[in-house]
Amino acid sequence: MISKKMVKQMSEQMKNEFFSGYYYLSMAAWLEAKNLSGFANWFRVQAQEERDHAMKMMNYLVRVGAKVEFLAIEAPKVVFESPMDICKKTLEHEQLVTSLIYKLMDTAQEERDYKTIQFLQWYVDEQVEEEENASGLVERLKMAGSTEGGLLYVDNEMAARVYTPITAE
Ligand code: OFO
Repeated sequence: MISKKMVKQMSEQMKNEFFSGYYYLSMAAWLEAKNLSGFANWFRVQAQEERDHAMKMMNYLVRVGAKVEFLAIEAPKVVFESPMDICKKTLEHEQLVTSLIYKLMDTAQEERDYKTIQFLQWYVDEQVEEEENASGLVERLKMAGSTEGGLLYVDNEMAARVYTPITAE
């Protein structure tokens, strides 16, 4: 049986995942306004993935008979300076999310909730990819330098990202 504490923390994380999607959409809108449609595409796809992360968590809570809490999703701060600023903020955000997933894992381990530990392992693995992608963006932009041509080259690469739904549980 899943504990109330675990359910509360996971409901909070479900909200955080929706927030991540909202945050990335705010970045996509900023980038679209700057005519960087490849970057905007990348962040739109990222937002879709975040919704999947939230839904996966909700589906798990429902399956184990928990009463899911639906918390208010805060508004993201949409003050961005540049594509590099956005990519750095993305990396910082994903590092924060990793720390939140680890806290969930800490609770599951303290409570010897083995099925939740197993479930959360997917998020631990996913965060490796999330941080890798975000730091990859920062590095690509550094390599591109501050030239318009370099920025457009990276923008073109980012246009290729395609949304693939995760297998919902
Ligand atoms: Fe859900 O991984 Fe990003 O935030």
